[in-house]
Amino acid sequence: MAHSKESNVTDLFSPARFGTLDLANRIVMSSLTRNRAGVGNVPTPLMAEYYRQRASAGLILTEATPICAEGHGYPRTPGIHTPEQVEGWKPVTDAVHGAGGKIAVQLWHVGRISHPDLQPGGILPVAPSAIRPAGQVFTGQTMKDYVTPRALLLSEIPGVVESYAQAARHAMDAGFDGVEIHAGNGYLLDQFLRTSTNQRNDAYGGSKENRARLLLEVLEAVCKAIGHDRVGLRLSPVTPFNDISDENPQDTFEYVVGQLNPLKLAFLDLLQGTGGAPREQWIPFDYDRLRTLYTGNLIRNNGYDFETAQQAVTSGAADAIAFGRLLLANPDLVERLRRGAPLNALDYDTLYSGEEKGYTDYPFLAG
Ligand code: 8OZ
Repeated sequence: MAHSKESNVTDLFSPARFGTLDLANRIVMSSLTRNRAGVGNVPTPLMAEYYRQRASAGLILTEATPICAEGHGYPRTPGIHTPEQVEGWKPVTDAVHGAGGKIAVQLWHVGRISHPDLQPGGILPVAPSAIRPAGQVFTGQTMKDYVTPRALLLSEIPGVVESYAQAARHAMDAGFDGVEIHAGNGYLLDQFLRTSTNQRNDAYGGSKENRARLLLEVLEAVCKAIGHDRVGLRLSPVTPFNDISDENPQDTFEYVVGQLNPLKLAFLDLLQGTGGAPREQWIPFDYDRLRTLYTGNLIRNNGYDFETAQQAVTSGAADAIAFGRLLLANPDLVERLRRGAPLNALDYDTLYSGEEKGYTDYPFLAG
């Protein structure tokens, strides 16, 4: 189905304004972990090329980017906590801006999804509670079992909040248009939100109000640091990725989303479904209810194709749709969808790690 220019319906190709961010269209590039940062977890010139190639998307969300040394849990993920990393991001944001795009950095702390081998000085990873994730972690050399993390002390929580605010200020120094707080996929903020990973007895555990407290403090601090209209949030109410679950996700996430409205964030990026599983296998969850509760801009994410994405935007179910795999394999996805052109297939063999093969070598449409 080709796009009709005459239509005055808001569709995927319509511009949008999310806070201070002017989007040329409503096709958003989802955050995608690559594991190809340089020495010191510094962004590389290939990363500038990779994001520049995809700048025709209305908004790029970068690969997940640790806010502090303790926030790392995977090899070669680019940070935003050292001066070298901040410098390394500048050519990336320049490249995207030079190509007319917008880019927000996804701010990340992995919490317990790490290993002493990936931590500064070989310390234990931190988490809301000392609960070991099932499974194994790639430390850069081999796979190792996850370890039991250390529960954050109450007195350490303000420092975690400040790390997010500091990273957001670094993001502004690096030239980003905004930030997205990663509170999904079983990482630190999600570990506080969901019941399986949070068994604290203090003001940050127990009730949904307490479990959401850290996230809301982080959002408030980041909004104060760089302005609410540059701040987005990623949530993923039911993904079991990283061995996480919630006794009542509908209740937890309706509460969280209800608390967001006064913050007037630039956007909420809602990862629907259950990891890469097909729709039929998704844990049931009423995402439309969150749409009703949330008064801001909603990006929906996961498993959309052109038809279902168009339908979501034209019907008002979403303000934008994020694409991951499709934008990875098709740097010019916007143009391909506009023209109804065929799509490149994703090369799963070149995902994660490596150098110039994969990511930056997908063909553009001729002409
Ligand atoms: C895949 C591999 C490693 C990390 C996420 C940051 O799920 C990730 C991630 C995904 O949010």
